[in-house]
Amino acid sequence: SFHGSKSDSAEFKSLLSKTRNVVFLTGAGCSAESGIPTFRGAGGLWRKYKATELATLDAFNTNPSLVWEFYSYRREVVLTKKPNDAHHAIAEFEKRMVKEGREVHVITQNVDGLHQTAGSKNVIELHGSLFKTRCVKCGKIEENRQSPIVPALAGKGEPQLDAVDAKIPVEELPRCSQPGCDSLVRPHVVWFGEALEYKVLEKTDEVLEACDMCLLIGTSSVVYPAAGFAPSLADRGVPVAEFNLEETPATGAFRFHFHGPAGQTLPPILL
Ligand code: BJW
Repeated sequence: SFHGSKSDSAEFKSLLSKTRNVVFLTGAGCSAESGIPTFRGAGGLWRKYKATELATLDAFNTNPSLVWEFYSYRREVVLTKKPNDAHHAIAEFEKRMVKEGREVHVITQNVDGLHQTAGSKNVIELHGSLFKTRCVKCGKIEENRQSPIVPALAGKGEPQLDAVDAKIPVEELPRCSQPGCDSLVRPHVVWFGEALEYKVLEKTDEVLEACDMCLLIGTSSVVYPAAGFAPSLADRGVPVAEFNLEETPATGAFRFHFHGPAGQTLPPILL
C-alpha cells in the first residue's frame, strides 16, 4: 500500500538534506496540539454555529456583536496558548538552514501568530491575524493584543450552546483609532468570498516559485486558493510531504505522507 513507500522517512530526509529552499505550508492542525480547535474537526463549533458560518462579511454586517464575540473568544483562547513541538521544530529547522546559507519560509493559513512566537522569521499570514483589526471605513490596519479588546467584550463570547448573545451596541465594539474616524473595525482576517491581499499573494507566488521542497502540515486542503498551492508544486516536480492525521483530497498528488500528530511526526524528521 502507499503507506510503505509514501512514509519512507529515510528517503525523505535524504532529499531534504539536499534542498536549498524549503517551504512549510501550515493549517489549523499545526496548532491543534497547542489546544487551539481546528475548523472542520470536533471543536469546530462555537455555540450553534460552524466557525465557517461566522467567518463571513455577511455575518459581520448582520450581527457585528455576535461576530466580535466569536473573535474575542478566539483571541482570549490563543493568548493562553503556547507554540507546540511542531512550531518549535519548524523554527529550529529555519535557524539551522539559515546558518548554512539556505532558506526557509512558512506560509500559514493560521491567524494565531504561533509560528512567530516560536521564532520563525519568514512567515506569510495568508488569512490575516486575530491580533490585527481593520477599519471598515478608512481601512487602517492596527495591531492589537489587548485582553479584552474592548471593555464591553470582557467575559463575553462564551462558546457553549446555551450562551446568550451579548448584543453589544455597535459604539462599544472595537473602533478605529485614526483621528476623526472612530468607525467600527473588523478582525483583519480573510473571510469566505473575500480575496486574499494582493501583496500577500504576490509574495506567496515568489516563495513558491523559488522553493525546492514543500512540507504541508495539518490542513484539510479544501479551502482555496491555499488548497491549490501544494498540488501545483507537485505538478512542477517539487517533492511535497503531507503531515496529517488523515488523508485529504490532495494526498494522492504528493510523494510523501506522514500519518500522525505533527508535534510527533515533524521533530524526528527535521531535527
Ligand atoms: C492535524 C492535527 C495534528 C488535526 N497534526 N494534522 C475554488 C474551488 C472551490 C471553491 C473556491 C475556489 N476558490 C474560492 C472558493 C471559495 C472559498 C473556498 O475555498 N471554499 C471551499 C470551502 C469550497 N474560498 C474563498 O472564499 C477564499 N476567497 C477567494 O477565493 O476569493 C476569491 C475572490 C477573488 C476576487 C474578489 C473576491 C473574491 C477565501 C478563503 C478564506 C478562508 N478563511 C478562513 C477563516 C479565516 C479567519 C478565521 O480564522 O476566522 O480560514 S476559513 C478557515 O479554513 C480558515 C482556515 O485558514 C481555512 C483552512 O482550514 P485548515 O487550516 O485546513 O483547517 P481544517 O480544520 O479544515 O483542517 C485541519 C486539518 O488538520 C485536518 O486535515 C486534520 O486532519 C489535521 N490535523 N490535528 C497534524 N495534531
